[in-house]
Amino acid sequence: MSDAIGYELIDDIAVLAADNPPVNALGQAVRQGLVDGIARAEREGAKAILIYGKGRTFFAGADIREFGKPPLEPGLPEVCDRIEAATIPVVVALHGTALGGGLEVALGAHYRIAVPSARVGLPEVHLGILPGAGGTQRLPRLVGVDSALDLITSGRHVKAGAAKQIGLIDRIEEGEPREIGLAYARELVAEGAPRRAVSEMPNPQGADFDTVYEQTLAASRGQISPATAVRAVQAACELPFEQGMKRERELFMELMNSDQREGLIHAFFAERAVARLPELDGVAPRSVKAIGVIGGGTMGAGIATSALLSGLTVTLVEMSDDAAQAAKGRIGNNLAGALKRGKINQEKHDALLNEALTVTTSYDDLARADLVIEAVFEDMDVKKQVFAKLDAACKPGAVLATNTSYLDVNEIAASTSRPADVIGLHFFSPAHVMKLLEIVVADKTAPEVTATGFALGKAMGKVSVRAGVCDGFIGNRILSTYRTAADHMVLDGATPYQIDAALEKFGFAMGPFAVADLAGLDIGWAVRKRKRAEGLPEGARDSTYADKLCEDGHFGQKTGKGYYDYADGPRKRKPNAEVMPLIEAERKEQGITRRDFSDDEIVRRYMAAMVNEAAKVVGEGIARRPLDVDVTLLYGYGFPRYRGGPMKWADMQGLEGLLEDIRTWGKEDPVFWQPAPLLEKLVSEGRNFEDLNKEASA
Ligand code: 3H9
Repeated sequence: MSDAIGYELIDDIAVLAADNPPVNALGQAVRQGLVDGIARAEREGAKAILIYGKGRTFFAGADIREFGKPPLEPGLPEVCDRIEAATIPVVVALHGTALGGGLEVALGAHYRIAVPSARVGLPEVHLGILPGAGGTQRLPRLVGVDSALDLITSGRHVKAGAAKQIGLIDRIEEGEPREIGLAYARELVAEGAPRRAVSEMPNPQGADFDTVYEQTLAASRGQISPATAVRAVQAACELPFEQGMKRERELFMELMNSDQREGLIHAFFAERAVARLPELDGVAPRSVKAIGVIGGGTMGAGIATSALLSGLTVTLVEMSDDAAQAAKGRIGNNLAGALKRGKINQEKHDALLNEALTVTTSYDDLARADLVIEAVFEDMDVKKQVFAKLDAACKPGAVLATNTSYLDVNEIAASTSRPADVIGLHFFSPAHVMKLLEIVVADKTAPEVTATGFALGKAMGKVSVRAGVCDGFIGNRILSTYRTAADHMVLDGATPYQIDAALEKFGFAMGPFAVADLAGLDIGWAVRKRKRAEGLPEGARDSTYADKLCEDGHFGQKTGKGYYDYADGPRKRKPNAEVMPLIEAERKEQGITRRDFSDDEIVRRYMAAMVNEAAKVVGEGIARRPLDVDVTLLYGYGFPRYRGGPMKWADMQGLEGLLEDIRTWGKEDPVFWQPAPLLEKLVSEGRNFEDLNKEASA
């Protein structure tokens, strides 16, 4: 027997206890242990078998780290079949998260009991695959096609109660999984309950699978796993169980060998690796229970909302009573949204708004705050004035954070008497929705202050990425470069609409021009003015047609017009007729003869600009590892998750070809297309970004 599965015989019931921390993933030793345990129980004349997980959860799925490597026997489908084929009833007792292969093991068993807090699901589609151990064949037989399609194509987790309602779980009981499982097994033995093999249940009634397939494909924005899973469920309706299993395997292997699977699994591990930084090993964060927020505009109110929802008390400082009340109104609206979506109940809503939140005009009210986040106007002098007041008002040891998106955090820190306590916490708008948090570590930031930033991010349910100080940090610096590549293509002959369409087809949630309209064109205008004032590099290309849009009062969605016209609502954009004449006039003025761009070239140039700047960001240490860039773009910039992030995409494309393109384009525009030294180095050494990720985690 393997150590990963314990074996005991209690009152004629064989108890198989999984012990493979942290999440009881179904690695080879666990699979072998299950098969051996079943055989032993039969040999020793047990009357029933109980399977449960020690620690925090039942099996959370197949061991994802084994994917892409040579398969190790026994495979999970065989294990589930073996469980089902046991000659005596098999009971599973679920707690924690019975996911993917974990739920498939449960479906192989004959009876399922769970604690009320257990959650179950088949999240495989989020990893670019489909349930491959019989889930697509057994689940529809057990719960019907509609519920099975819902769970399998959405990958969502459901609570035990909902699972029982659809017939996925037989019973729910409070208690320890081992105890409730044993009691249930004893009861079944006493009743002489039979084995109940799900595979022997009749084929479920079908659906209009072609329509469901098309709808699922359209809803997945280029991701193929959910629609492919529909075909596997179809097989459960149309084929005998064994043949359905063969079909499931074929489709599973197709997805397993896809780039999308590689991208999605990279994303899964990258988002967990971002918080693992050697410099924070063993560094304890400071305790944060009460926070202050300076400024109650959209950003400040979003940050306050997010903090309230994660259980912190918030003191929000505004400049006047009116502004303070307006901020409270914004937070109230955000909390009302959370109430409507069922995230909180009315009582909680009222307590958060009226007890956990204080709005004020006095910095003195921040005396007890453990951490304060400034979210005022992006102007260095204004920020410095705020930090001078914080320096005077806050207790020793309070963390002083700025939410600036590009200003120099070192300069802000230096303006206080306590630079070690100063850090950048760059939230993305709307801050109570967006998951990304850039933690900007300045030269003098103390390690425990950085650790506190990460702890706060975790408490707020954010994905936090460490960034160094530079203009725009990781995300906005890279954005500014790929956006410039798009602007150059517009000058040379592409339209903003063609560019947006090509990139949305690539998988971005929105193209760069639609994003600019959403964010507000005044933001880019201010940045362009600032950069021109600082002096553009010698020979750099510039364009002013977007400035003219702003001069005419078109700031994007908020004014109803930008690159697009939103007269029919924000979701029904159509090109703004004023834009192309402005672009054509500018081309004429600059003496540019327009040329055509294919969608492929648009994507290639845009992505090359992104990857090249990202390689500079990593090379300069602004991002510690390529995976930090990937996570930043995935969570803050709508990068398609199934492509893994720009660095993963670049690795899969091949760095050599990308560098070659950059060098070719550099002949026409040497200022913009300067190859990143890190990219050149990696190509010359025959290595890639993933090698750097591995080195960093070794
Ligand atoms: C599948 O089952 C395929 C089958 O249909 C067919 C096969 C033939 N494997 O997330 P956390 C690690 S596909 C390996 O921080 P939480 C994770 O990397 C699978 N490792 O904790 C982390 O490691 P580290 C279907 C795994 O409490 C540590 O465990 N299942 C796996 O926030 C803690 O994880 C899924 O897709 C795994 N399966 O969340 C479930 N899972 O500490 C994927 C986790 O070194 N997992 N690790 O960074 C999850 O959704 C969450 O981990 C879970 C816990 C909800 C379970």
